[in-house]
Amino acid sequence: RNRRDKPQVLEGRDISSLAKYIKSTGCKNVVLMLGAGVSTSAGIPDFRSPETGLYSNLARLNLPHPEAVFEISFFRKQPVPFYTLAHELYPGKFRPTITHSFIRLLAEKSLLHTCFTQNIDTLERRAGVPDDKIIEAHGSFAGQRCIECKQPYDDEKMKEHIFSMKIAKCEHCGGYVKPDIVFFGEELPEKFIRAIPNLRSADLLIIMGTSLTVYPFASLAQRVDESCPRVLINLDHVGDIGSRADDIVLLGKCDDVVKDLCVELGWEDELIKLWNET
Ligand code: CNA
Repeated sequence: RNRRDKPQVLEGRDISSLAKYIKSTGCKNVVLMLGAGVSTSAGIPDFRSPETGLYSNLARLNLPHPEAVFEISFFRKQPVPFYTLAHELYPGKFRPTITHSFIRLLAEKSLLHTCFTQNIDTLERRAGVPDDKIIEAHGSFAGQRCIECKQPYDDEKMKEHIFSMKIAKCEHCGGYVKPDIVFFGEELPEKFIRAIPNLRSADLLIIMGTSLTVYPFASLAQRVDESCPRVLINLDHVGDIGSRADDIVLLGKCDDVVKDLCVELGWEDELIKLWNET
């Protein structure tokens, strides 16, 4: 597709120009990139926010360094810190946020092409975003297996172990069982790799609540066409968003920015209704 044929150009780098573009015929495929910041208002800490982030609170777990909690070699020796974290983050305890409902609204308006998420909390699904639109780049708690022989392990048993903080062991070889969450150095899910070309179809990329520091996920922002507007909604300015002519940076809490955007779009009532039903 030759993007130069597209009549649209953003009128400005502000929220009302963005709303105008979203309502235009040129904007059919919205692609999202999400990080932990979209779930902090649900009560789930992110990693890197000073004071409240998980990394600054992992000290009590006696880790050699915070990232060790997501390293296989460390897990093999000491699975307890990861189980402690899993216990805290385990899905089911948290309610999706306004931002998650906004994603569902995009899907209901047939605008959502792909929702790439680094989050493992499954709040996108819980908010009613269709499964086939979600790419969980760093895996999720939906499955688990032995880290040695890779034998899958029963869902219910896993839940019981995480809730009671007992380490699950493989029934075949005795190896430790780990949820299918991607650790450092592990391959990203096949589904993620296959979805990367979806970025080429994007008419709009919205990046929300991520520090854009984890690769290869962060590099997705470079894969949209030069002419595809990129929007960053985050507490702080991250990555290279702002360097292209059609980039928009909207700093603030994503729930607030998303609400403002929905006011501009005339979608406010629908947004609140969806969220109240969740
Ligand atoms: P991160 O590195 O902790 O960055 C979070 C970003 O979000 C920072 O730039 C914050 O400033 C920003 N932020 C925090 N709160 C808000 C808010 N309310 N509104 C707007 N921006 C906000 O997290 P990333 O996701 O970038 O790092 C990738 C890791 C985090 C992935 O591997 C995830 O699996 C992992 N993680 C996931 C969860 C979850 O599933 N909810 C929680 C914690 C960590």
